Amino acid sequence: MISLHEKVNIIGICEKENFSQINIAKYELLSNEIENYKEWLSFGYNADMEWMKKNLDKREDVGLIQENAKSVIVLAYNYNQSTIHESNENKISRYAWGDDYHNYIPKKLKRICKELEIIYPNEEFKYYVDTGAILEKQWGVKSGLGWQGKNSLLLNKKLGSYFFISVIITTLEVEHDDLLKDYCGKCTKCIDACPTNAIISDKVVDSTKCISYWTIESKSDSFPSDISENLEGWAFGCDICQEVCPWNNHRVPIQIEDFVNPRYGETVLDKETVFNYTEDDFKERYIKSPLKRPKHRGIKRNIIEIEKSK
Ligand code: B12
Ligand code: SF4
Ligand code: SF4
Repeated sequence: MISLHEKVNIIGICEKENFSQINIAKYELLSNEIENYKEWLSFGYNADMEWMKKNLDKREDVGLIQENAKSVIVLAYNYNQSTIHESNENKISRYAWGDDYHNYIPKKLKRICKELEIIYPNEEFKYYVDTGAILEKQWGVKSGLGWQGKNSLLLNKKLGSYFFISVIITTLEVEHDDLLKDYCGKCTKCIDACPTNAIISDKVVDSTKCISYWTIESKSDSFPSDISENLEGWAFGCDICQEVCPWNNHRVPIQIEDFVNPRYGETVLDKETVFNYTEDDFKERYIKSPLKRPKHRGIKRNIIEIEKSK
């Protein structure tokens, strides 16, 4: 086990890359969590995200990803900004205003791991940010970085929920942090506000009802009517269950790094412009943005679905 001084040093290395909070979990099997996960899959709540059925063994045991794992370092990268949506038409969810975090955060994690490998040449470090079969929110809970809110997202008293989760699985034995209490209390604001009733119960989101799934992940040509009638102007992702959360409505720190700022100052999409783009125009403008995921076709579909409900 490394000393407390060394643990503080590791946290300092992560903070240099602008992670807002870093907590440590002890390596263990996620036995209860994987049972819940399997139950979630059995209800079909993964919609057509078939990849979620794969690598269940790794999701339960990160020791199959990093042999001899001893600790999981969990890092929060805050993407909160002071900007608000400029209108209610064709809104982009907050995490997608800037450049795609998949292009930036892995580079930060790589630099951190390189530095740690120099200090601890006999230890190994593997990093992930939405890039592997890892139950990231559950590691966030295990490390005491946050608690899982009723909207199913990881919440932190200081940061709210507008942060990305990253994990570093390591053979290094670091003193772990304590679990955090659940601060949702009797609040049910997220469940009450979800326009498609996708939050089935405490911490359980049914993707087949979630606007975020339909507008980002779904490949289908159109949406079921109970979705399109309740899109509430969301053209890419959905932040309703976060916008109403009291933990996002106090003085949450603002991210200072530029890549999270709205690209072209855009927090909503202009319908005419999107429809006038050629495929090449769309690619050129959104190649570095999360909006490339559903492609031009998917973004046009989302806007058409919003129009249907008017
Ligand atoms: C698949 C996925 C989605 C899916 C499914 C959402 C979901 N809630 O799982 C969709 C496309 C809908 C989605 C949407 C969003 N996502 Co997403 N997503 C993921 C991903 C890749 C996997 C999550 C996962 O494993 N879900 C499976 C379910 C089963 O897990 P769970 O929600 O934690 O559920 C537990 C409980 O339900 C529990 N349970 C407890 N009791 C019971 C009882 C019963 C009966 C059942 C069935 C289950 C159950 O079992 C589960 C496992 O323990 C993660 C990245 C990662 N690798 O972890 C990002 C991630 C969760 N997403 C993220 C974000 C930002 C979003 C959006 C906010 C984006 C947006 N603005 O549109 C929305 C939020 C929607 C919401 N309220 O969840 C962030 C969240 C950061 C945070 N602070 O928590 C993550 C962590 C990515 C990252 N690295 O930062 N996402
Ligand atoms: S992201 Fe939107 S649709 Fe999905 S659970 Fe939250 S409020 Fe409901
Ligand atoms: S809105 Fe309320 S219940 Fe939902 S996650 Fe936030 S504090 Fe928890």
